[in-house]
Amino acid sequence: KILVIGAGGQIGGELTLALRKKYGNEQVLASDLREQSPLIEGTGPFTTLDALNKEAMQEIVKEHGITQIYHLAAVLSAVGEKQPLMAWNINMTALLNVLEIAREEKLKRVYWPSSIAVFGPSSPKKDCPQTTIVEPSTVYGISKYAGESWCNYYFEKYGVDVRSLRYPGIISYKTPPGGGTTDYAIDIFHSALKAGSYNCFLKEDTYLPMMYMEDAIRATLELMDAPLENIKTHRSYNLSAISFSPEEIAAEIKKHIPDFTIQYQPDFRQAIADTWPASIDDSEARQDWNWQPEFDLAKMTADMLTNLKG
Ligand code: VAH
Repeated sequence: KILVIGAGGQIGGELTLALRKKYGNEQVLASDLREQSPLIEGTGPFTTLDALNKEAMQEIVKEHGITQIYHLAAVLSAVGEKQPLMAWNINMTALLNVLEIAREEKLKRVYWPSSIAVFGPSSPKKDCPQTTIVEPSTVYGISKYAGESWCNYYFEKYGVDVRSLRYPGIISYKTPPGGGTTDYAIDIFHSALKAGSYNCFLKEDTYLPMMYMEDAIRATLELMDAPLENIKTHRSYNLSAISFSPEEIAAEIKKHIPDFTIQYQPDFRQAIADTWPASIDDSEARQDWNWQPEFDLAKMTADMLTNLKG
């Protein structure tokens, strides 16, 4: 039985739906700090859970016979830069609670996302490799990089089968974005349909690694299904699909909404985006567990607009 922590979030909600589709609704217990989100309401069991409360988490694991945890609760990059120590505390305490419980309750498997935000200005900008100079310069990146080492520690020392992906920016239409820097690429669609224009908080040539939610969810399930011997790292796998800039996605949207216009007013999030690579090399994921993305910019844009038009 699976516990999803952070089921109210952008990825947690869609992962809950995908896991329920795969294993059956009753096999997936969704949880979040806040009340159940409309996206998952009525699709299966839910409980509120503060991921900082280890006793409460352990109680839920024992009461429900949980054997796997997907831990998707975190404070993202933009919010993290506004409240550094709160973000560090939440991101690390929640992960360590999950790892300790996985050890004590001998859980079968744990999933925890890292991010391309672990890379800083000293990492290669183009086709950034999985193993390279990694000097995170955002609180979010610092917490994700530290978390990767903790995951490896619990695997090496206690045999906890924890697996992780460095997600790029993820684009989706089912839930509102939550405090990220890459979320301009979600906002742009809502604004294009509502106002026919968008005021972008990043510069037009800011290339960032991105991925459509369908690809991110499938990558997560494929990683978790892979035989343990195929998993060559219990830190985290680089994961990639597309890289684009605001002006490129704007041009793609214009193919569907010819009168769409975009203005650029970079804010504090530009400084965050400037520290990240423009593109990612995910050859280890392709070699070890046959990762292969399906959505390119054109296909993603068409799918987003079709679904947001309703
Ligand atoms: C953020 N969407 O912007 C997240 C992600 C790589 C970016 O980690 O913080």
